[in-house]
Amino acid sequence: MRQYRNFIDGQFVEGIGTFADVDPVTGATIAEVHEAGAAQVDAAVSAARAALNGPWGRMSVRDRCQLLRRVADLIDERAGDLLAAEVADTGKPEPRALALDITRAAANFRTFADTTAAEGVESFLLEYGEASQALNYALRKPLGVVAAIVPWNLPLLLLTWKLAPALACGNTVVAKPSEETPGSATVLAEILQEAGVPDGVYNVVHGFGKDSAGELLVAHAGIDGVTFTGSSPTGAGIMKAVASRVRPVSFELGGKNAAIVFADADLDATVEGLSQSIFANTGQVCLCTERVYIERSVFNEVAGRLAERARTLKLGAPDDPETTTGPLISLAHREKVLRYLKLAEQAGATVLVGGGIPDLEERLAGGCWIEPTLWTGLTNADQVVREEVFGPVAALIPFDTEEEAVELANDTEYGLAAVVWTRDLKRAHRVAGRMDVGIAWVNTWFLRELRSPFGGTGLSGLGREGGRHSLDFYTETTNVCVAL
Ligand code: NAD
Ligand code: 6OD
Repeated sequence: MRQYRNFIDGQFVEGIGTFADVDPVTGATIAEVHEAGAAQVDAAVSAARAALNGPWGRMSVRDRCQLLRRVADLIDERAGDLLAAEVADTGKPEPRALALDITRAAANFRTFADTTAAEGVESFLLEYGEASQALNYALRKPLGVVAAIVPWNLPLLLLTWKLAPALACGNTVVAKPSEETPGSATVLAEILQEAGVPDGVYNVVHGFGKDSAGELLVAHAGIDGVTFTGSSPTGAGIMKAVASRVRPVSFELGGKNAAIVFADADLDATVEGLSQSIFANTGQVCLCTERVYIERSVFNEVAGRLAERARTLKLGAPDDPETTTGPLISLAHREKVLRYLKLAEQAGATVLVGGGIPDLEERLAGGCWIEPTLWTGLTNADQVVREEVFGPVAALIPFDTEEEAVELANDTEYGLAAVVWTRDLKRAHRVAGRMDVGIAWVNTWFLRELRSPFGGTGLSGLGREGGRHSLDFYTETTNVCVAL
């Protein structure tokens, strides 16, 4: 059986016990994961501190960024190993995982190496008194030892989205991958080591959140900041854990994202785009659309065509080239999604498509499968339209005016992403700008420019990452004021 050990100070080490890593496609155990206890978390934080005070801390930005470009090249070279680990843990279709997760991991390292290497020094000339001047310049320094805690839906993409800028800025990192997806973070340790990243710069501790490695890590006095992607309640708990030590946090949390479809939209592109934004990664992307507001005059047409498109999705094994849609991550998560299917039914929803557990071939019977599901007949008052499901589901709701559409879309405690579908350019800008979210797309979804700010408002997060925004989080500044 494959073993995923903690990676501390350049060594793969055991912990306080093991837990099973389960394949969501079949339900089979595929690896044993070594859970970190207090001693391992402490060792990881100490190793990260020592590396920060050692050669890593003294390395020039240029050399550091060159090393990270080497990491990106090695990710490309070892794409097969990363893909195998990621697919075994998540059950994603292989071509999708290669095109998105693995490719983005390398892009994250290249982008943040380039962005950081090109960063200048902010300076101001102060003029004061009769004819006096002072030069102010702000030096950026690493934040320190960063705890990076990530979820299971895009494990490698989200880990490297944090790790690459953190390392580019000269920090050291203790990462805690999700207990559901320990694989790719562990393979990445081998890659960083092969690239020549010094021991202690990147450490991995495995385990759960509560009463386990996650809580131990965020409560550790040696942590200088926490970057976290995951659910809003967990984010709130982490905030409390670091509050007494006043440590900075960057949070990318949940969403209940809306799409607005105006009658003037290109409906072919809209239906295809919605099919992506609702069902991609089996609805397990924080940016996925779970609420679709459709102008009444095209409601029946869009709903009908979208349901037809959903029926073409092919659930299946990751290595089947026909597969478009994998399983949910776990049976526990499927139970949660099934509870929402029940709630929709109790609220009087009409199920246009899906609504339950699919009937699949024998070898997939132990997997975490769920049918892509669309509902009509719900309103914003229904619990299932207010809470994040994180599965391949969406409620389709009609609207009559632009004003109503904006109000409906913004009527949520979350504020991560929105999509506006229209051919009217003025309306596109007008409505996108009024979305109370961190990211508003027009006539597309999940198109990412990695230098742009990424994050959410309300329950969806705190702070922005991406390009210079990441550099702001991963650095402290010292302003030097020199009287001339
Ligand atoms: P989760 O919050 O349960 O867990 C995320 C990570 O936090 C895991 O590694 C987990 O072990 C750890 N954790 C849990 N409790 C902890 C604690 N008390 N202290 C420290 N660590 C703890 O989330 P999940 O179920 O893994 O992921 C799904 C959620 O993540 C959804 O809500 C989704 O919207 C969100 N998400 C958001 C983004 C974004 O960019 N905004 C991206 C991906 C996922
Ligand atoms: O694309 C990204 O950089 C990013 N952070 C995506 C998050 C997806 C959430 O599941």
